[in-house]
Amino acid sequence: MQLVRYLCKPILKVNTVFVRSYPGIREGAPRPAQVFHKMAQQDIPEVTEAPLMCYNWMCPYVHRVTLALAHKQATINMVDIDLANKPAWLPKFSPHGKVPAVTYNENGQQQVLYESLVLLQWVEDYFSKGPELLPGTPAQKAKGRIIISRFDGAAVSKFYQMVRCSDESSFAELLHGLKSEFAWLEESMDPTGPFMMGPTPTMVDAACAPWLLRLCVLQKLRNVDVLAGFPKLQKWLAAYKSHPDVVKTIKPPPNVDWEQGMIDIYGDKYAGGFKDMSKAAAQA
Ligand SMILES: N[C@@H](CCC(=O)N[C@@H](CS)C(=O)NCC(=O)O)C(=O)O
Repeated sequence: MQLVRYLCKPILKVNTVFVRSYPGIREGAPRPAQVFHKMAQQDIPEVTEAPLMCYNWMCPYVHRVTLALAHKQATINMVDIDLANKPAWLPKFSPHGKVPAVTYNENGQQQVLYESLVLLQWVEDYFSKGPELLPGTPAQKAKGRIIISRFDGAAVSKFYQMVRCSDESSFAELLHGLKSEFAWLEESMDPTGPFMMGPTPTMVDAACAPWLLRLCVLQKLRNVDVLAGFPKLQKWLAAYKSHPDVVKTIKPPPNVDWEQGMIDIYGDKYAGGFKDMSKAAAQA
């Protein structure tokens, strides 16, 4: 029987779930594996002292965390979750069945952590030897957190509503609202940038970026250039997109272009394909 189990094991290791890894720097932290591991949907990942994150390449909330990890020069193992076909073991790793979620053993107890903004602070605390993710005076840090809180509350929901919206007057109203948020963001950002808090990317960039990087979805599916008239955000986007930390986080599945992949997924799932909103945009 043991022999049968042993022989069957490699057959179970089909290409449904991957554990990814980044090189780590935290002193004393267990070193994650350096290669992709493949597991079958039914193979429960082992909980160890090395943090493991439930991941999905298209999820903007996951993207926040991978960006923070990259800025922190930190590593973590990741297990790829198919959100359309969630593995039965997911609740043990993510109580609400959502990504991102991080689990690992601390003092012999399994920890289960979730909510992307909480995880950004966890990255800061866990990988405490890395570059500070929110540097500055207490007031500067607080201002960074004000940006995160306002962006998370207003801009993110307007983005989703605009992707879903097919009515021109509601779209114009939403775009007007998003533009007010962007005007406030431009005023609140560091005056010279190019990043939100100054010359290097911080937790504030990681928290806001996933939706700014996904504005291509509104451009292609709604024919609207949301950043027109926002030179500081345009400069931010150009600098951030090409930053080596950010480039590391752009990991679409094989043979998929990241931007086109996003446009296709949002188009199918939320936007109902293309609708020209350029006239509505002119009224916003
Ligand atoms: N508030 C959560 C949102 C996470 C979230 O909604 N993740 C989506 C993927 S982008 C998810 O896992 N959806 C699966 C589901 O709702 O069943 C966070 O900030 O982490």
